[in-house]
Amino acid sequence: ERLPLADGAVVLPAYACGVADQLLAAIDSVVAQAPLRRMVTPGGQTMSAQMSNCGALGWVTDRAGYRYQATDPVSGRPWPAMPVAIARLATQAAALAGFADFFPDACLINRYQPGARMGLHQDRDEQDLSQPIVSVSLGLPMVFQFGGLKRSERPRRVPLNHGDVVVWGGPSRLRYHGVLTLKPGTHPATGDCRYNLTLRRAGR
Ligand code: MD5
Ligand code: FE
Repeated sequence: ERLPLADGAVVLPAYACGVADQLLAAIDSVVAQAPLRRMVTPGGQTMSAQMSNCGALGWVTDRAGYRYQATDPVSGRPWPAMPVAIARLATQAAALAGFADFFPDACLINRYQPGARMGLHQDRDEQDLSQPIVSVSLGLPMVFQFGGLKRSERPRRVPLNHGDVVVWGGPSRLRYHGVLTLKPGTHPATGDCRYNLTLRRAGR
């Protein structure tokens, strides 16, 4: 099933359910090598979601700014390789949504516990904005905010559940978006949290 959200934005409900256990095992192996951490924004705020990365490039923030880099600032080592199960899912989901030949080089792992959120923002640190972004939700449900190209446009609320995959590209690539505060709960696959995998082509 493919649900168009807007031009260039497509929800694939439960698309990842069949491989969720593989994805969660892959997340466990990545975070054993590059532990989840709460990063600081350039403005000095500690983010409420915990983050790690896999792939050739990882998204980081600190007082110096937002950027992609090849090494984990905590360890100084390269980020763990992107597990094949994650990369394959992203390429297949992008193709279903109309974006052929999407080969992500960066996978940001976001872990939300109750009370965590992500404010409205744009993803614009990537070099080629013609490439889409694939987002995979695992575990507890949350409400996604789907805004416009200007911050002033009031966002729509889109519930996202375990296994849902969303592809954002074309005219939706630079939309403002965020995640409302996660409510407490328990999910059989993840326990008390939600994971989101955000797959991007960050470099060329
Ligand atoms: C999340 N993560 O649920 C979201 C999923 C992030 C982030 O926003 O930057 O880590 S990615 C949602 C997204 C990406 C690009 C465009 C749009 C949404 N959009 O047009 O709404 O943790
Ligand atoms: Fe984002």
